[in-house]
Amino acid sequence: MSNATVQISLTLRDYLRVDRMPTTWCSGCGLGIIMNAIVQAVHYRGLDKNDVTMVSGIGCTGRMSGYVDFNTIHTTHGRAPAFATGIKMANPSQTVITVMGDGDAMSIGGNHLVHAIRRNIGMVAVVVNNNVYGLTGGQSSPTTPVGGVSTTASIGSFERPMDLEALARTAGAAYFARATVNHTASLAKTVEKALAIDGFALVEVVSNCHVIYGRMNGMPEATDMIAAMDKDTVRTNPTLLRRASLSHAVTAEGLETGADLLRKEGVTKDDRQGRGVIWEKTGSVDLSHRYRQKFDKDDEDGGWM
Ligand SMILES: Cc1ncc(C[n+]2csc(CCOP(=O)(O)OP(=O)(O)O)c2C)c(N)n1
Ligand code: SF4
Ligand SMILES: [Mg+2]
Repeated sequence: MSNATVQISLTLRDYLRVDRMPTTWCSGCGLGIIMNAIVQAVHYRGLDKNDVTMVSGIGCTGRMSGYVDFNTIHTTHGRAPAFATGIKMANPSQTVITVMGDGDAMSIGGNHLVHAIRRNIGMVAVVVNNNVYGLTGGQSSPTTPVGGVSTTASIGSFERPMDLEALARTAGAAYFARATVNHTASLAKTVEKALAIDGFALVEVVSNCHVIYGRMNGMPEATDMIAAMDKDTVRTNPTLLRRASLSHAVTAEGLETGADLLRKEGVTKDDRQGRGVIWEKTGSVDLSHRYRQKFDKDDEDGGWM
């Protein structure tokens, strides 16, 4: 493809590997919007691209690390948080951005994601939730909505979808945001905010896979799915529909619900009124510093046994 057909603004061009374009992504896929938002966030946060590392897993989403001109590593399916943890430990000054699909993050990589959150390692994890395994042709993912048709659920899924926000909260993330590719300005700001967090910041982006998921569910065009993100949230992401509802848990005091519970869990700045969810736990500290201190001390003492 000639350069003449690759129309990218000068600012974006500084952060992208234009020689690798066009991307393998389908026309109209939300992944381009998400990559653009990440690049904008890095730019407006004033970061040098050489101080940023993007780690991705496998999937359509995983391809993103090939197109951004940061330090990049395209790892194995589900293991991006583990690679990212090692990178942050070895290079604490790097800003580490981990990019995963919903299947990558919550199916095969669920274990790695939970423990990276639990350890509060300083990274921004962007999870692209398109409700499906896109790259491999449309199998159900952990976020396929009830009733959503996939190649492994031809009569519609009847499994309860995972709620990444609930996982982030209970595992102890420092920051969580749920945004959509339908609201591009707030998506970029959400990622920019995540880059300022000291600790594990998780950004779920509800995206459109119209070519695979959309075609199987009566939304064959990108615009169909993007419109559906506002109108028919049940088919795209039921958790968006529940954005105004608060959590509940059984504790020693009995059943606790709502804002009090969130406060006890350390969640502040909770905002569920807008087009998504965003919250932050203040006073969070990136624990990779503490792990490093221990490793440095072990080295001084003659290494590990
Ligand atoms: C260990 C392993 N198991 C399975 C696969 C096959 N595989 C590649 S991508 C993928 C799922 C991708 O779905 P998702 O993470 O949601 O990303 P998307 O393509 O939707 O962006 C699977 C199962 C693999 N590459 N490696
Ligand atoms: S298959 Fe779906 S997720 Fe993958 S590039 Fe195409 S539209 Fe995007
Ligand atoms: Mg997916």
